[in-house]
Amino acid sequence: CPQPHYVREYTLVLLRSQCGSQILLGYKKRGFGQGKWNGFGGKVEVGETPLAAAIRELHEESSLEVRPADIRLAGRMLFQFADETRVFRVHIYTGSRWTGQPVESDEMRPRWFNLADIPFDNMWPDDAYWLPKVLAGQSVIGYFLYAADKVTVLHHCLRDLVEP
Ligand code: 6OG
Repeated sequence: CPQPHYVREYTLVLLRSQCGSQILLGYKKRGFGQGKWNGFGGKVEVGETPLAAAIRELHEESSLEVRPADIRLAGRMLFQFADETRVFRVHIYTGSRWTGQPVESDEMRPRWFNLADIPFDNMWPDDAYWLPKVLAGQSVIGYFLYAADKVTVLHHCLRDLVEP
């Protein structure tokens, strides 16, 4: 029978160049998702809002600074692995205003990608489903159930985010 799930809150920030033709991704050097390109983010701490956590994690991992009004909620995703009881709830933000230059950190190696060259083959497989929608300006909610191999998407659903 179904087990209670432990929902862990995470953030993910995708910055878009001002002309809109590029996005900033980071190559994850260690920990969860090592070896993949992804947006910048991490765990929401106790007592912290997802927005504050998104800003803090972006700064820790890339040195870039954004103000709360500079990023907007673009999605909320639930990720589950068939062999685990925990569920990741990831709050996704986008923006195209920041200060500073992206700097490599212990965790992430930042790089700008043209929208036509996003390295989907070297990203979490769910990204190919939702990232094009977010880049088209849509806000989405979704659920992805992965097999234990953490590669195969067994089930997914994706809908417009109606309420922020
Ligand atoms: P740290 O371990 O770096 O936080 N994350 C995912 N991102 C995508 N695109 N797909 C997934 O499917 C993900 N699961 C987690 C959230 C982990 C970072 O990885 C993101 C955080 O930004 C399974 O603290």
